[in-house]
Amino acid sequence: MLRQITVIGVPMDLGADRRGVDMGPSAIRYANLQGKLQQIGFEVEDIGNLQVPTPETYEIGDTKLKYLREIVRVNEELAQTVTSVMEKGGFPLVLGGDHSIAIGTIAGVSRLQKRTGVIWFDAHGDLNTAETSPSGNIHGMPLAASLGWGHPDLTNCAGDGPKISPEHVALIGVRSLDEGEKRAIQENGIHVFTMHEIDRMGMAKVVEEALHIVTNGTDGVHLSLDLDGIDPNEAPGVGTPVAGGVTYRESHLALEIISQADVLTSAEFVEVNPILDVENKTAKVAVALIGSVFGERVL
Ligand code: B3U
Ligand code: MN
Ligand code: MN
Repeated sequence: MLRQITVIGVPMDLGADRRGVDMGPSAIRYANLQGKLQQIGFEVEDIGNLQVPTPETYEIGDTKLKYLREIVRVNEELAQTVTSVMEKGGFPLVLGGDHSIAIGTIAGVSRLQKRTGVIWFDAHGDLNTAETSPSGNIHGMPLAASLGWGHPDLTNCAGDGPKISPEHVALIGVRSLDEGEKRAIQENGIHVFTMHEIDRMGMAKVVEEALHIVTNGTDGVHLSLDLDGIDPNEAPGVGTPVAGGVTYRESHLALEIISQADVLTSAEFVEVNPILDVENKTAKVAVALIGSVFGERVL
């Protein structure tokens, strides 16, 4: 893996109803992100936060695609930032913010890396479109948008059309899907490892299979990790907690195996909500997981 990590904060909370994820990048930094990465041996450059408008200063717009224009604008800038980090030989580590920022991260990566595999760690599918979304919240749509499904302003954000292919995507930790998302998964053969598969097969096997999927015919892998994939007992500071999630230990094992495979070219950690958190616990989990995925070992 590249030795130079560039941290990009995106204090976005226009994509979700629960307020507070805009403070996620700060919370993760306060949990000693930089110290952790330096201790592992990385050179870290933190370029601060992108400018994100506060919802109070804008109209919500179409309630099926809330804050569409503003979200697209921030994602265009994020994509540009991610691309320039990679052009300089750095590893972009993006801190959210709500999960709508994956649209920009993946668009930025895919400009340089045409065939990108994606590990999507999440309680949800994030495969909604305006037509299938129960909420109109764009943080439930970023995987669909990156695959080229949904409103043209989202699918053409920072580059026309699909940025990734369904066969190169693996979801892990899923336990809450809307009807339209279930249909999209079945019709497109997307690989989803729900909690059922994790319980049955064990996390090690799940991640090995997921790695096989995302590396087969790709040039690099992006990790998009939504903290709500972890069980809410261990990561309470998330906007849409869903019971019965991945344990602390399983999540570390998963990221250690991903680290050993040495295939990641970019990563993002999203949906940390300090308002709903308990003593910054969820941000600390995020930093511990970042440690694991960047090669921290006990021995
Ligand atoms: N699937 C629901 C809920 C949701 C998606 N992502 C999060 N929550 N974090 C929706 O609104 O699309
Ligand atoms: Mn989620
Ligand atoms: Mn998500």
